[in-house]
Amino acid sequence: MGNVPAKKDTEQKVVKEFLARAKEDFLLRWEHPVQNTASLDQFKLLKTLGIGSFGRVVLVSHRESGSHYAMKILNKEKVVKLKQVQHVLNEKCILQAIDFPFLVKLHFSFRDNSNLYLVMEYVPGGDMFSHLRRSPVPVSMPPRSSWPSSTCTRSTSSPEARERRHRPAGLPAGDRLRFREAREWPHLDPVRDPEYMAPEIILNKGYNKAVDWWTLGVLIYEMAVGFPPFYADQRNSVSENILSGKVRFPSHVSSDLKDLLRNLLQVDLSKRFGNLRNGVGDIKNHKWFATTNSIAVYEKQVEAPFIPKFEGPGDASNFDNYEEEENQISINEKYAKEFSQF
Ligand code: ISQ
Repeated sequence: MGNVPAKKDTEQKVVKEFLARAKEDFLLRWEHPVQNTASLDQFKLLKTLGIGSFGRVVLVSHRESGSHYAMKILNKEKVVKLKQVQHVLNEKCILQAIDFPFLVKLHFSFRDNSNLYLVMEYVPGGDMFSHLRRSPVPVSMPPRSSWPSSTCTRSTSSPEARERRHRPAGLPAGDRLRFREAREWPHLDPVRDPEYMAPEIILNKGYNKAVDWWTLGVLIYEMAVGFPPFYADQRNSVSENILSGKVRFPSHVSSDLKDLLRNLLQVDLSKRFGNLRNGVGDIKNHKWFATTNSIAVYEKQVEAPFIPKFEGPGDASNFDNYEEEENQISINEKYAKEFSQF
């Protein structure tokens, strides 16, 4: 019995030292970003995985190694017209500096006359929401939902994640969401996913990292219940539900989970978990996570409760099909000044 607190103390010390080192590594890469680490001719473009407002994500293979990657191609002209230059520069700088098992890794970046290229780790399972929204309700009872949420909590509270928020100050709301395009909040979009908006964003108030703890609450709720907590047929009613401060739970939700979710889905910022004196500690040490060994999760020693089917390294069957398009490259360099740091 006597050595239990000692073990916990040692563990906490190890975690603290790990976080300090990870932060140092991040800052070094943040302050000395790499540039131009590959070129388009080194890759074979195989299949479009997704399309966005200024470009697409394409499954590619690296000709020399045969490895597969997800290549995000951003059209410089569209980025400029949509006033997203600073945002895209931040995205690249952050991605090249982070190194965390549950955040998608950036392997190479480069630009040509027309486009910017981010060559990222290929995640063949598809995005989590398409799996979550496809399965029958109630899909994810607490043991199932605690696994992805612990990976999300870890990536939200990692030093990299914290740095991302504190460094490029004053980013507009869309930027914060796009940062999450990596693995933590796949493809959240305020227009398509109003259910995930924190009340302070709807009210156009200033906001801080506490919005992410709200979003974690919405995500855990949806994983446990099968639909998001403020769901409504009409868009306006979603906002009203969010601002009402009321959350209803089906009877199968345990009292521990209800307690955690009520504290994350707390409209009053001065009471919201994650935003209090103990920081992420109130969440990590919550009873609902008691059976989760977050170090084992970090070390990928815990088997995921759901593993998407896939046939092999280049399989893209977990993604929708999109019309393929020729990658057109101008004969003169566009917007050289704007993207010189990319
Ligand atoms: C990685 N793998 C598959 C799809 C992706 C989409 C966007 C960014 C990274 C990705």
